[in-house]
Amino acid sequence: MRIDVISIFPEYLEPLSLSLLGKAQSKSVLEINIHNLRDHTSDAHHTVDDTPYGGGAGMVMLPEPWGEAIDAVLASATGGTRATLIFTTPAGALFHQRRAETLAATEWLIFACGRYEGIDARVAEHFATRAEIDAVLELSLGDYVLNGGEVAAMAIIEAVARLLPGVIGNPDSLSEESHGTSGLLEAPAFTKPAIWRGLEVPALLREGNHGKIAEWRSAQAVERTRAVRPDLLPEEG
Ligand code: 6GU
Repeated sequence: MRIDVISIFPEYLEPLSLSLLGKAQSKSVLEINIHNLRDHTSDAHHTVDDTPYGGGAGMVMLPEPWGEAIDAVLASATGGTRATLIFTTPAGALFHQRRAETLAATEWLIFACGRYEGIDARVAEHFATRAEIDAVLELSLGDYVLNGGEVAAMAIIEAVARLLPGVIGNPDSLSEESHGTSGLLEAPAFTKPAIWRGLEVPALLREGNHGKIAEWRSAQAVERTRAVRPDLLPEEG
């Protein structure tokens, strides 16, 4: 998979070269390119924003630098690959595991990380009409506001990239984790020692009856989901 990220803070995205995503890039399972929006400005001050039409607080990102930057990324396409263009914004649709799975099945993601009060709305509208682009998405991590889309883009990239074949050492961990196929949160996990600070690991988990363990884990998953995320349970959502 190829991923391009456009931001005014390219340094923000440096952690993408660490750990499992770094390894995936050296194995060529994944290619990540980071671009500085300011390289696509044409004035001496490298201006990227201006005051909003209609008034109001804050600044809006100019369409021209975004247009140029996304054009430049699209111009580097190889072999007619089509991209999904993602704007990270608190005004977007909620990003979740099902969306991560959909995105992991695509070949190319381009992230536009907005700051301030967002990017001039015509940018998304324009690129939705471009032949090189399959889909334009506006995605949010959740109901809170971050200073910019960089952290959100990193979260989405990590959630998507770990689903690519060869990124996670043991692919079984993908189906058994929270938000996996069951749609429930994962049961609590324990390791050695069996007793730590007076707290004992449930005996059943140490007895090796795999049927009973599976039963215990699904009951725990339901209980935990009901307690902290009742909205995930089909009957209560
Ligand atoms: Cl994608 N961007 C910003 N700025 N804030 C957010 C977000 C995105 N998702 C949740 N809060």
